[in-house]
Formats: sequence, C-alpha cells, structure tokens
Amino acid sequence: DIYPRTGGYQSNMAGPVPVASSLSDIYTIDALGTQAKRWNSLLTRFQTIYGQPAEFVARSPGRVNIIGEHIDYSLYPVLPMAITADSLLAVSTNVASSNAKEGHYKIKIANVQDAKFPTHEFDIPYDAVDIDATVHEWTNYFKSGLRGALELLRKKHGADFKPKSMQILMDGTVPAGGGLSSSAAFVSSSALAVMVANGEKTVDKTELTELAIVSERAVGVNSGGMDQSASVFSERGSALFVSFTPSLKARAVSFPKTNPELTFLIAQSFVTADKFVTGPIHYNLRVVECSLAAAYLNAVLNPPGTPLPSDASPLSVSLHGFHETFFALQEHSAGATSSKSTESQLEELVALTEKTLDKKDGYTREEIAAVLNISVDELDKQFTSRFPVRAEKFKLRQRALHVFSEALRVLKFMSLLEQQPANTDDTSEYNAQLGGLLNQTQDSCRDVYECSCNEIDELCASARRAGSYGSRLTGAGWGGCSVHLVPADKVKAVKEAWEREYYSKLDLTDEQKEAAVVVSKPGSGSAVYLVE
Ligand code: NG1
Ligand code: MG
Repeated sequence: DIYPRTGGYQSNMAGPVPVASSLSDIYTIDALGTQAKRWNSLLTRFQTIYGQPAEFVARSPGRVNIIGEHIDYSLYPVLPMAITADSLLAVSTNVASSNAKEGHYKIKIANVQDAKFPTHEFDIPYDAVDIDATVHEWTNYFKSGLRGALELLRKKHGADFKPKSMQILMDGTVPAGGGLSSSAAFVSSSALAVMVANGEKTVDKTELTELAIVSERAVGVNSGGMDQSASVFSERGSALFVSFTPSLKARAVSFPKTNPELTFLIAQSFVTADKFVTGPIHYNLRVVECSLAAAYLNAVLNPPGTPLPSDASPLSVSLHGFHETFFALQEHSAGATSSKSTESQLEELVALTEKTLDKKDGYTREEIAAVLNISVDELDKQFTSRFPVRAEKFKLRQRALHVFSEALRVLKFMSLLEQQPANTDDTSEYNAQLGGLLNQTQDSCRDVYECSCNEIDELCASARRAGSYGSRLTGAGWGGCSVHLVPADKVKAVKEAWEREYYSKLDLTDEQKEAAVVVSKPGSGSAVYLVE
C-alpha cells in the first residue's frame, strides 16, 4: 500500500447502495423543487407509456473531477465529486413472459427525450447480450450495464440464471460528451436497475462499481475507474478520494471552511469530444502510451525480466505498477523497509523519466519493441489490438511526466485539505495554494498530455482574470467541461467574463445558455427509490 500517509483512507465506504425513502435523501434542499417535478413527470409518463406504474427508480449521478486527470487508468488515486445531474431509470418487471421469443426475455426501453433517443424493444437470449460497439446507439450503455449485472448474477445464482423482462423509462440530465460522465451515470444506473429488477435486495457498492467499470469498456472506450466510482460511492457534501490499488476504495473528503468561501463552477466549452470517433488518436491512444511507458521504464530501470503486477488497469501494465515494483526492488536490495514518502518517490520518478525517456518527439513501435525485447507484432498484440489506435510515434516521455506529476499534485491537494488553513479569518493564501495546483494541472494537460483545446484554455484564462483561484479542464478533455475554484464573491464576475469573452461569440440556444455554467455542490451517489 503506497498511501499510508492518508490515515482514514483504509476505512472505505463499502456497503450496500442506499434505498431512498424520499427525494430529500438524494438531493440538496435547493434542488428538491425541480427534482420533485422531474420525478413526478417521469413516473406519470411511465404509467402513460406502459399502462402500469413503475416499481422502482435506479439513480446514478454524473461527476466532475477536481484533480487527478488521466491518471485513473494508470491506477493512481483521483479526487472527483458527484454532481446533481443524474441518470434515472424507472422500471417495472411486470411484463407478460409470452411477450418474448422462446428462450429470450424482453427489454423495452424508452427515453423522456424520445425525439433524440428513440424507443427500442429487444428480445435478448438468456445467455448472452450482444452489443455492437461500432454502432453509436444510446441503448448500448444500458446493454453494457445489463451484461455486466448478469455476469454478476450468474456468478451468484448459477449459469442457468434467467433474467427478468423489464420495461424502462430513462431520464438523463448529464449532458452527453461534455466531460461530466453521462456514460458512467447511465451504465451504473442501468446495472443497478438490472440487479434490483432481478430480485437483489441489496446491491454492494464495490461490486456495482467494478462491474460498471468493466461494462463501460464494452462500449469501446478503454477507460479507468474514476467515473463509475464517483457515481456510485459519492456522499452529499464531500469529494471522493478514490484509489484503485490494492483494491478499489473510496473515502469521503470534506473541504475545510474557507474565507472567502470557495465554490466550484463548471463551465461547458460546447466543444463535443466524441471518444468513439477520436479514441484512436486521443483517449485510447493515451491509455496505450501510458502502458507502453510503464513497460519501457520497467525494461530499462528494473532488472531484466522483472514482471510488473498483473493489475486491473485496462492494459494490465500500469505506471503505478511500475512505480510499486521499482521501489519494492530498491528497498529489497537495500534490505530496508520503506523510508521514502510517496511524494518523494513520485519526484524521483519525474527525474528518472526525464533521463530515461529523453526522446521528445516520441518513440516508434520498432524502438519500443527493441527495448522490450519483443517483436513489433507482439507489441501490437499486447498493447494495441483490443482498442485500435492510430499513431506513428508514441510520446512516452510526455505521458509519463504528466502522470507522475499529476499523481503528485493529487497528494499535495489532499494534504492541503487535511491540514486546514492556518488563518481562518482570511484563507486567501490557502485558497490560492489549492487553486495553484489546479492551474498546474491545466498547464500539464495542455502542454504535456495534450488533451486540452483552445476553447478550454480560453475559458480558463478568462476565469482566472476575473478572480478564479484555479481553472482547468475536467474529464477526458479535448473539449467538454472545465472546473473552476472561485471565491463566492467572484462568481458573478467570472460568469460575466465568460459571457462577454466566450459564450456571446458562440451561436447558442437558450437551453444551451441555461446549461452553460453550473455552480456545483458535491452531490450524493447511486440510490434506489422504491415507488410506494
Ligand atoms: P470522461 O470525461 O467522463 O469521458 C474519461 C474517463 C475517466 C478518466 C478521464 C480523464 C471514461 C468513461 N472515463 O472521463 O476514466 O480517465 O477521462 O481523467 O472514458
Ligand atoms: Mg464518459
């Protein structure tokens, strides 16, 4: 365990997904009015469409990542928080079985935005859920949650487990392709709905998260586990420290009282980054580059043939796995137990990367294969076959430098949160330290990891000029959303600056303008609501 310093980290928030008895168990007071209306209309529509009431609603929220960007798939801890926007699935299992073909069950799924997301009806064979990831189809996310949940149910109840038919109405308020993780909200609420529909009285949060992480990869993105963890585990009022090794753990982290009081502003860039289209040159390529960097550093810096732990990272070789192995071997040969803090280890890794991976313009497949002592075919088989990528050169140096330095910033951010500000009357210096780390993250994302875009850079610069302590992209990047740490008394000024310098120059609908900026408080995670 490389994070002994964060004392409460071991006490994770495992346990069952809560069953809510009223909406006030789920939402903050200021959101209740709007949400009550939305839930009522969801349940009324359900009755209209299916001619019977829904039995329950499964709910999972979107998230914003505060710090720790593009390091979850390298298995370093991250600090996201859930937002109010969420995915709701109203469900009934009261479907006549004669409705489905022999050996099949029926899934009817509709969306409250039916013009955009048309209704579908599927007869699904008992033993397999087919998902065509090459077709971009909204119900794929439900199917991937279904598939994952059924795998778990079969493990529990035997291979001949017969899934129930379901009628579903979905209402999602997390904007798609906007970096707030609509996909994880949809997949985890789907998996949760399937578990409950099939009679599970309690659904374990860790099991649900783990299956949602694996399920989402079925839709074609080689993602880490931050979004699903944030969606399932979050608690109202707290951010969530999520760590992935030795096993998935989540811990609620509260923000100290500050003066001026801090708020998080989330601002849309309205640049849609579609991972399904750009995966081979953006997201999935970064995952591959990080794994290749781990393998390369291992080959050069560890004794020949050192195996890296076969961990749960998407490509099974992670920078974190290299990190642990490297220092374990060092200690072993020195005959000592750990003396270096994780912070100093990460600093050392930054320096080692600069020396070892000195080619700034990237590495070809041939160059990497030679160092790993494998053929180019074998390299492709191990690293680029499951999720296709398009690249002549792999920027191992830059990717490893970002990951190690970002992992370090997460730890620094955490220790600031744990320290509490010294001068409680005026915490502006403390606020600026927190914000400074976010700004460094943005610089690294822009210049080193190359996952920002001009529009996000502009939003950040404009916010900082108007009083934001720290501004950066959140989520995968290349568009989507940005997050800003803004003192309460500057929120107005920041919003005005964006309107003047950014949004007024775009051609936005009223609806888009309305959704462009959200002041977000940390929201609660997955829940089940039993109707009646
Ligand atoms: P978003 O922005 O939700 O697509 C993605 C990954 C995360 C994480 C971040 C970058 C998915 C589902 N999620 O988030 O796991 O790697 O990028 O930090 O792809
Ligand atoms: Mg997503």
